[in-house]
Amino acid sequence: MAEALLLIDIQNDFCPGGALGVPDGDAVVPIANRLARQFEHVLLTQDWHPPGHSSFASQHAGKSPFETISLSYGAQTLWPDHCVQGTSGADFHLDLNVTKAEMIIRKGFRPTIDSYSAFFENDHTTPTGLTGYLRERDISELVMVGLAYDFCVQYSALDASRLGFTVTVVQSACRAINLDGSAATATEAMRAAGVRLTETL
Ligand code: VGL
Ligand code: ZN
Repeated sequence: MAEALLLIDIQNDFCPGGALGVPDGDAVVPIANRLARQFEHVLLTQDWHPPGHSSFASQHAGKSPFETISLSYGAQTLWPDHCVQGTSGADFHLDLNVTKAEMIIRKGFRPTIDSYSAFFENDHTTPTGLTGYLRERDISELVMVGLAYDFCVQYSALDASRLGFTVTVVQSACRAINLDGSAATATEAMRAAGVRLTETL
């Protein structure tokens, strides 16, 4: 049985000045780096969209970022164009120490499905492959930090918990987008699912 640190989407576009900048998002970088030194296994996720991705408001006439629309798999929040494959916005924050990362799981690369969770895309059925990777490596405990708390961190934590992993979210190393109170909703949902929430580790 092993434990891993999962650093979620600590990318330029989610940091202040980025296309979908999360307020104070870059503040998670030094904490993530400190945690990474404490863990034997470090994994990263990277939001990785093709140009013209269906989650971009720019692809839907008359729609603006942060509006919600209905796609084949259900409700989808629309975003500014962000984390486009191969752009600097999709790169990890320059100060994030990624040398220890044993794997990088990319998500959101299918043109017509968004992906918040590190485990399943937003259709809740298309797997990213992370479950199999973790099980094969006998990793059953996950500590999660990163961006954004109320989207990718929350969905990753909920899926992991549902899949039977022991999950801890370190809140001081997360920042939220906070659409209509989504940060508070995320906290409640994670707590209800048995995710351990802690300020520091
Ligand atoms: C994310 C919105 C769109 C995230 C990714 O990483 O939380 N949020 N794409
Ligand atoms: Zn995205």
